[in-house]
Amino acid sequence: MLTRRQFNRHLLTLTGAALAAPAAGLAGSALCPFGKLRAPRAKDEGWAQEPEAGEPPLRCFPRLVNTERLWETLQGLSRFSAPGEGTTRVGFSPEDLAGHNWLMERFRREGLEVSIDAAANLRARRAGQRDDLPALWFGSHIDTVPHGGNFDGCVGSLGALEVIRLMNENTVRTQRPLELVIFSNEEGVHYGRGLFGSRALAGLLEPGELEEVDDEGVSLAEWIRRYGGDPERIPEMTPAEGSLHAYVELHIEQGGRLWQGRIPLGIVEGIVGILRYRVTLEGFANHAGTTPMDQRRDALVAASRIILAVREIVTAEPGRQVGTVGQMRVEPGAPNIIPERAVFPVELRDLSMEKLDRLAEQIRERAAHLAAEEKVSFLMEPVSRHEPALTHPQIRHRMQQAAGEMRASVLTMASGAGHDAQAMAKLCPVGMIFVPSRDGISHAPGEYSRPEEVACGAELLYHTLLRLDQIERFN
Ligand code: HGY
Ligand code: MN
Ligand code: MN
Repeated sequence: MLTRRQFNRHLLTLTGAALAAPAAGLAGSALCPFGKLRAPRAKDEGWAQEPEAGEPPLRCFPRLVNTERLWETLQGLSRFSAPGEGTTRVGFSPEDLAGHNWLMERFRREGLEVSIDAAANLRARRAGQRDDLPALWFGSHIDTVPHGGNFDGCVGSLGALEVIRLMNENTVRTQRPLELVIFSNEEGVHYGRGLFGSRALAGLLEPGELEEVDDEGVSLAEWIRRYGGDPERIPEMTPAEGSLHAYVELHIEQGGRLWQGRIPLGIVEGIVGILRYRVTLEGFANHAGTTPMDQRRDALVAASRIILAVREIVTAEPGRQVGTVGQMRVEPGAPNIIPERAVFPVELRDLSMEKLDRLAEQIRERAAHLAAEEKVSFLMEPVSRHEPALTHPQIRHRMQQAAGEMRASVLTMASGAGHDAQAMAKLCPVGMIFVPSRDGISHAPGEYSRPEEVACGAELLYHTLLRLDQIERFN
């Protein structure tokens, strides 16, 4: 076992090497250093107990998982990123495809039977003692948002690989087959809808979704083929009823409750529902200098008033619902032209779909009124609807038991982020494990989780899977 100083020195050389050698197959992509590398610790015996200055103390230390190896693998994946701050490995992009191929190779080295399914999900199977039994699924995603972090999805994907390595090292053979899955385009930054690979598996794609084209005119179906998928076979890919035993996902919290609470592990009770709409406002382009203010039909002014109305409506009632406008396309888009068109998403999230539908209706009404006042046309189209999902109590119970044996405190909590597990909940019982996100930051370059806590998450995943393997049937 490396001491922390040796490990950090090793890590820094690795980073150095990574920065020196262009990432395989990514001409022109800058190598993205792995978040804020931790300076070698003061003490040198193993994983020192004292936290970094200003960080909460570590409350969980992995006993089985090889923390250095897991951290180095995370480090390796972080190199597959487009240039710029943070990690940019958008789903269905050259960087993401290279990351998939890099990970596929590591799955093969662990003796897994690797394949790409019809929806370009990366699948890796490990035989059980009884392959006639429904498989135990686990995994996550490796695609990121632009300039995000290398932990969202990556912790669960590489934590799953670490579980396989642990089983191989200890010649553990589960009774059930294991199915490790890396879902494609979970973030949905490309093509605008999230949870693509898991929704395809669960038979939840929208009509015409595969034919949609991106700004370069490339269809979603074409990108799927580039990964080795087969869009024509997606309709037949949904597994038969009862053929999946359960699905478990390790993930970063992406919020601050564990970090602020100084709790190393979270057990997810439920995942929020997500509604996404596209709003299109059409006014009239005209000269910015010669058009009097009272004769304008300015789409961007209307959009600005609607964005404020979204915040006002969403915060008008008690609860944890949230509403976001995260993008804006303005046309023609020049300082001296009055904006003719504004196109933007409205995204609403809550555990209650009834509340989301009600808020969406209020937003639609108010937005139509504001658009009329600004004399612009108004269209609000539904884009995606992800139902909220509850995790299975028996899975949560096994997680609690395992965390107790790890002597790690846990918090049972809701997830404000969406996850592939909510699509998988259509197919089988699901469970999720969270590890802390430093300062609650995610979907930003500052996204970071500490090595020990990432490793503890992987360790809880390991123990949970071994317990679920023994459950005959979920009630
Ligand atoms: O958007 C989400 O909630 C997730 O990170 N894809
Ligand atoms: Mn995620
Ligand atoms: Mn995300």
